[in-house]
Amino acid sequence: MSDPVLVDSQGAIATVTLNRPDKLNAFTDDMLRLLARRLKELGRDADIRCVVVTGAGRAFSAGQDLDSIRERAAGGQMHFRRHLESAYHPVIRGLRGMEKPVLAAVNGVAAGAGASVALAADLIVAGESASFIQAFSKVGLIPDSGSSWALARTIGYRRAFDLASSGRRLSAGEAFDLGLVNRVVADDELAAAAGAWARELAAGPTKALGLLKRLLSRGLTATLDEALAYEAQLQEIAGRTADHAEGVNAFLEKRKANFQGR
Ligand code: T3D
Repeated sequence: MSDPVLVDSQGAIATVTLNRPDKLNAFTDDMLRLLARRLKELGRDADIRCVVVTGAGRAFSAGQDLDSIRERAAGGQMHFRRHLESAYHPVIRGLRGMEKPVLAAVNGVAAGAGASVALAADLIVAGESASFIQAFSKVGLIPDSGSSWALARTIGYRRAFDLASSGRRLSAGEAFDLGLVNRVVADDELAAAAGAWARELAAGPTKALGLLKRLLSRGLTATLDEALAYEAQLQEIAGRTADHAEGVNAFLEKRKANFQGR
């Protein structure tokens, strides 16, 4: 039996594939544990400068495995809070806390916590037949694993409430129109489009991109004064990178910058 999470590293790019295609990559505890571990390893690997997350088969992920939920209930183990904290939060923190760009290549349906994982990425490219479902309300739950946070911030309270309360399926095109998705491409071009975008990102000043991620995330809740202070603090770090010097030299020498992510 193959691992429920696969990692394929090619140069500076790692592709993480959610791999339970017969169950639409629904998350079991083993799968979440492995995913969190792999994300931690990739976050620490200085040679990896961009991470792509995608799904095997026809789905990105159908969210929490509902067979496991039923087993938990049957065994009297319905500890949602503990389960979210121990199984999902390390995954979401792994994606959000990783100081390098994360690109979700959404190849099919992303439902429930599957949508949460996609929304935790910095950028999303979706195949045209992909879709997003806040499936939580269909099973009497509320958005979790960061979906409430990402949705309301990205599309606003009222649209977020509509999607989360109805659990209706959002097409890739609608998700693009709402600003949830950056790009939509033909299904058979998704892997190539994600690969090309990842190469572009990985060839960028990835140390600065990691700081950008921290900055924008903090900026979502900061006052202007706090944001100005944080920009200045992080610019002090970015300004001391070899990539900054290289960028300035490349501009003045009228050549393409050769960034190293340092
Ligand atoms: O503490 C906690 O854990 C709380 C955390 C909760 C987080 C959540 O994610 S809650 C939301 C959980 N997810 C869902 O409710 C979605 C359930 N799935 C669906 O609604 C549909 O499968 C889809 C709309 C995603 C896709 O529909 P369709 O018609 O394309 O596929 P299908 O036929 O329904 O599914 C194909 C197979 O995958 C099928 O298995 P089978 O019959 O061929 O053996 C189906 O049972 C399985 N599958 C799909 N989703 C799940 C699943 N199996 C277990 N859990 C799933 N979530």
